[in-house]
Amino acid sequence: MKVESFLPGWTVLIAVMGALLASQTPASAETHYVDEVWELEYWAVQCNPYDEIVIAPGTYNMTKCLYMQNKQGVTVRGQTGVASDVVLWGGGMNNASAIQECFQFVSTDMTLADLTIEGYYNHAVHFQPAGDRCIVDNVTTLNIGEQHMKGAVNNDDCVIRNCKLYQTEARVCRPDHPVSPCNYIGGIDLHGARRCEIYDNVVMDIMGADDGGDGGIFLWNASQNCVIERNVVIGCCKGIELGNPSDQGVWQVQDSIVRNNFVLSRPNEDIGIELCYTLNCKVYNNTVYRTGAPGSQDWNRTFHIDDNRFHETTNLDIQNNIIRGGITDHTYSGGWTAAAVEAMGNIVDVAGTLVLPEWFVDPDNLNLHLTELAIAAINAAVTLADVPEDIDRGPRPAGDFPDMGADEYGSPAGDANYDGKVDGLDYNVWSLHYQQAGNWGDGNFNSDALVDGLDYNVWSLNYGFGEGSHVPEPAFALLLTAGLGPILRRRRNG
Ligand SMILES: [Ca+2]
Ligand SMILES: [Ca+2]
Ligand SMILES: [Ca+2]
Ligand SMILES: [Ca+2]
Repeated sequence: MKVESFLPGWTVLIAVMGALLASQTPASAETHYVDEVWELEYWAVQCNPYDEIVIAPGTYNMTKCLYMQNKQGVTVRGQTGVASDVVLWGGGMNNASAIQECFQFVSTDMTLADLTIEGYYNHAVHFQPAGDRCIVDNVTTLNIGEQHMKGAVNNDDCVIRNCKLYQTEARVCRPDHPVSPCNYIGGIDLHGARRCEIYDNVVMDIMGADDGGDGGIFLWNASQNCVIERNVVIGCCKGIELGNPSDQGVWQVQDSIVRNNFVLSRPNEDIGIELCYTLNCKVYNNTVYRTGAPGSQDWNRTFHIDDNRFHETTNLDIQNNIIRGGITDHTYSGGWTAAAVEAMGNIVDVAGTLVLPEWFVDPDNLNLHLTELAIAAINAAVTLADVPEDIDRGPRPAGDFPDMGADEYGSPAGDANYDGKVDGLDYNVWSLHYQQAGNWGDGNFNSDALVDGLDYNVWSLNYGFGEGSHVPEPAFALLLTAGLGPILRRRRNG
């Protein structure tokens, strides 16, 4: 009897809950096509949950922040899918009367895609505490005065992918800013991020007025279970930061992984990878390359590990990385010498005589894929279950064993131009060098003496790899298509 009387009650409850859930996903979601500033600003406020705002190509001189509250499930995107076709202009990164922020996510399940946000005084994208499960995909942020993408606190399950964050304009000091007037700037900066994924992004040249700043990718203040992978971070004050050296009284990052990233730092650029107050974190198969000579400024800060006796670095696992530069150990108990990190299964080139430019395809142009000359790195790593792919999403291992660093040499097979796809462009490379001597980048895929039919076979067997919309574009391919290398050099020279 008890069971009989009990069941109908639950049946009613389930029916009511089902109706409630259904009401949250209206069939009447609308698409708003906008091609004027006022329309975009109007619909950002007036649209209903699950609506879509589609922005026509053009440059939009924005007049206000898009504060998107009660907008669960809303998508805002550029119409063409090409980020540079839609530019939202805020008035200038150094212009105190410019708009402070472009988008504030104050709702769950929002998507922002396929546009450029340029010249805002503080942030391009700001995840407020309600901004869980949001996606930022194929968004370019250019010349943003503080953090390009900022998480307020405890943003859960967010995804930032295929984005380009960079700076071509020099940051000017803000004397009235209470903290760090010259260097309060960074790329992706999330406090208390949980289960967030940051992948296939390019973060470049984000630097304060006084050669300082926060990480290109920075998780801190009780972040947990996050993944940072396949990003290219170059020319930032700090490359990838787990935790802030300033004690927050918590584990700053726990149960998170940093894998298959390229990080390049020049002598005036402080840190490649920083690990502060971490618990159960993994740093696998990254290429962290310091240019310049040993002893140059910041050489020994290529890696920085820090903690205190209340939150001592615990279960930090560093393996299969290529590190050109030294390690600074500020931990309470010590033990993170370069020799110790090398013994954990990494290449740590403190002398600067092993990891040389010729190990990489074109480090000056930000291409840290391995060449056939990286003998000490190729097939020198151990197999890790957490790293089944490389930065190109090529399978690991290729050959008998995995390689050190973010790139697996020769993977994906047939990808002569390192864009993570095996297609007609690679065929063109192969055919241009047919019957000539050459290396991988010339279409010699089987490491013998000649570019010939055997290499064609390798290419044709893997033809189509990396195609399809479900496969994100590797960060390095973004770099190729965006032509960002020349921009970087202009600012450095200018
Ligand atoms: Ca290998
Ligand atoms: Ca590869
Ligand atoms: Ca290719
Ligand atoms: Ca060959």
